[in-house]
Amino acid sequence: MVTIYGCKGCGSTLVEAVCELLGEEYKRIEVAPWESGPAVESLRALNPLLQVPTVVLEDGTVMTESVAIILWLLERHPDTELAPPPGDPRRAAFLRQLVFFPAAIYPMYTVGDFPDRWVKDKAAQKELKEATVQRVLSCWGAIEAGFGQGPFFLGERMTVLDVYAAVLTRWRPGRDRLREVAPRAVAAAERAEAHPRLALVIARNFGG
Ligand SMILES: N[C@@H](CCC(=O)N[C@@H](CS)C(=O)NCC(=O)O)C(=O)O
Repeated sequence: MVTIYGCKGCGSTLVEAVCELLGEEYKRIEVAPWESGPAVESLRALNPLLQVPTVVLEDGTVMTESVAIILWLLERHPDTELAPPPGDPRRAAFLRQLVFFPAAIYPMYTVGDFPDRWVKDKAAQKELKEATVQRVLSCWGAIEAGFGQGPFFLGERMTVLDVYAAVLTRWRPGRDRLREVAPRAVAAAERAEAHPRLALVIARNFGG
């Protein structure tokens, strides 16, 4: 069993969702990194950056970075249809998109959630936060420009890309605004959420 340190609606939702879909057993420890208390101190001991998802494997190995954790989980379930296997013609597109989420989009929240970490002036903080939103919109626009035939990111079958999209499209600036620049990608995210096991995790993390 893996132990997931996470907080409701955070990137840990992604890891919970992939565990659920793969049938991987997991235990969840709720910890909001920006609060104080014993749970945060346990997280700090595992991950000095105080970020979630942080995962502890059965042998005590600590993993951070959502995509590393997802790839590790996929390796444990080589027969899964949640990712095209090595050698599959869709593999390059899969890897490109999988890494794009945490490399291009996720950091906009690392900056925009805590603008006071980066600039002191209040007006500059507001400007910085808005700039991250604009960049998120551009990134989703780029995804849409390269979106294939659908209905999911890689075609007929849902993969972890759709799961990633389901979580990220729930973040700032929200689906209605993202739909304006990336209607097919948002539709794939919403279609993925209809999967009963994913719906369960989404409801637990985002409500309703
Ligand atoms: N690169 C990391 C980013 C993780 C991350 O930024 N998580 C957010 C929550 S969604 C967090 O813990 N933020 C607290 C902080 O950065 O101080 C990943 O892909 O897992």
